[in-house]
Amino acid sequence: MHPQLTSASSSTSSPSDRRLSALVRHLTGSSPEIDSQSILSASPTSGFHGDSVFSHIVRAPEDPILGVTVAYNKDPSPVKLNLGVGAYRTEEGKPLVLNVVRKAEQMLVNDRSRVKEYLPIVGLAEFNKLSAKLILGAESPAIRENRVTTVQCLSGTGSLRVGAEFLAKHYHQRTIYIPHPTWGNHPKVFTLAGLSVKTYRYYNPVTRGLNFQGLLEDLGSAPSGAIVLLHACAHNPTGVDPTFQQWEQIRQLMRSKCLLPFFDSAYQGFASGSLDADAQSVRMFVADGGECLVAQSYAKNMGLYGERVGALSIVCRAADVASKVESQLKLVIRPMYSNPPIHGASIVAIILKDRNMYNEWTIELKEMADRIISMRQQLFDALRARGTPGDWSHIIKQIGMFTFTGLNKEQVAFMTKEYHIYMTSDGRISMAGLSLKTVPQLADAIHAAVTRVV
Ligand code: PGU
Repeated sequence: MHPQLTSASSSTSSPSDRRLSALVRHLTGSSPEIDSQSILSASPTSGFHGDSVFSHIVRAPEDPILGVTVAYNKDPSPVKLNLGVGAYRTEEGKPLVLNVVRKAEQMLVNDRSRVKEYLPIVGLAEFNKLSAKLILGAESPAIRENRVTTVQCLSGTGSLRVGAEFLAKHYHQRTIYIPHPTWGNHPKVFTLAGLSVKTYRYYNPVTRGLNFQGLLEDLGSAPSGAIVLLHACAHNPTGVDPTFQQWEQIRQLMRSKCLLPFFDSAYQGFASGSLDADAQSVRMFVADGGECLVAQSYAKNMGLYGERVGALSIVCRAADVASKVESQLKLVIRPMYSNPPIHGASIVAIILKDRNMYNEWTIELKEMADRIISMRQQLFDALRARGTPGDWSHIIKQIGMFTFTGLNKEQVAFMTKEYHIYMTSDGRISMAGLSLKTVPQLADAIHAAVTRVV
C-alpha cells in the first residue's frame, strides 16, 4: 500500500473516512496510487453516513394515460382489454405497422449510401418541407412565399414543447388558453416551458357536444394577443370538433382580438379518413394571411408512435421573419436534445415524396379511420340491443380515436375491477383498441356499470 494511505490508517479514523480521504488525495493528485479495491467495496450505506441523498423523494403517481398501460400489463386476466392509450390496434388486437412503412424501411436498409451522421439542428430538410405541405396544402401561398419555418421535433409532444419554449422566450404574451377538457399532457408541457395556462370552455357534458357559446365568451374575454391552443381535428378526449362554420367564427373572433393560434395536429387523417379534410381548420387560419403555430405528429397517422417523428411549423407574415424565427428555434433545440433522430423522419420523407407510396399510405390510413368509425356503430348498436339506460348517440356523433363516454370515475373503476377493461378515469375510451370480438365485453361492462354504479 502507498505510504500515505498507510499513514492515513490511524486508529482514530473509520474505514470509510480512510477510503474517502484516499479518494480525495487521488483526485487531487496527492496520491498517485490508490487501493481501488477499498473504493469499489464501499457500499452505499457503509460510507456516506447512512441514508441516500434522495431518500426524501416521494413516489410520483403514474401518468393518467400511460399509467393505464402499466396497470393493464400487470393484470394476468386473459380477457383484459386496454382502451386507455390512443394507439391503433388491428381487429386481432395487435399493434399495426403499416405496409407502406415496412416498404420504406426496407428501402432505407437497402440503400447503402445512407449514413447515420447527425442531422442538422432543425432536422431533415426534405421531411420538414413535406410536412409543411401535408398540413398546409400543396398549394399554400405561405409555403410558396417562404413564410413558413418547419423544424423536425420529437413527435407531437416535442413539437409542442419546442413551440412553447420559443413563445415563452420571444412572444410578448405568456398566457396560453387551452380547452377544458384537453389532453392531460398539455398543461404540463406549457407550464414547464414557462407559459401561464388558462382554460376556455369547450365541452358541454349535458349535450355531450361543443359548448360553443362558452368557447366564444371565454376567447372573447381573453387578453389581446394571448396564445390559444386548438386541436386541429379529432379533439382529445371529447371527440367533439367545431363545424366548418363554427371554425370560421372562431377564426374571425381570434383574428379580431389578435389571439395567436397554436394548433395541435396529432390526428390528421384519423378523424375523417381524409388528410385534406382534417387539415381544414389549420388551412383556414393560414389562408387569411395571419400567423400561427402548428405541431404535427406522425405517431397515429403513420403508426410511428415509438419512432417519435413530428414537426413544428411557424407561419409568419414575411419570409425574413420566418428565417429569423428559425434561427431562434435552433437555440431552443440545441441545448434540449441537440438534433432529432434520423430514422423515422427518413421513413416519412420516403412516403410523402413518392406518389405511389403516398397513395398507398392514404389507403391504409383510411382503413384505420374506417375501422374506428365502424367500431362506433358496433358499440352503439350493442348498447341499444341491451337496452342500456341513457342516450348513447354521442358514440356515433363523436369523431377520431376516442369516445368520451360520460362514465364517471367509479363506473370506470368498476369496469376495470369486474371486467378487466382499462381506460382513463375520465371515461375516455380508445375506439381504436376495440374489435368485433371485444365490443360485446365492453357493452356488457358499460351496461353493468350504469345500472349498478351510480
Ligand atoms: N397531442 C394530442 C392531442 C394527443 O392526443 C397526443 C397523444 C399528443 C399530442 C402527443 O403525441 P406524440 O406521441 O407525442 O406524437 N395522445 C395519446 C397518446 C398517449 C399520450 O398521452 O402520449 C393519448 O392516448 O392521449
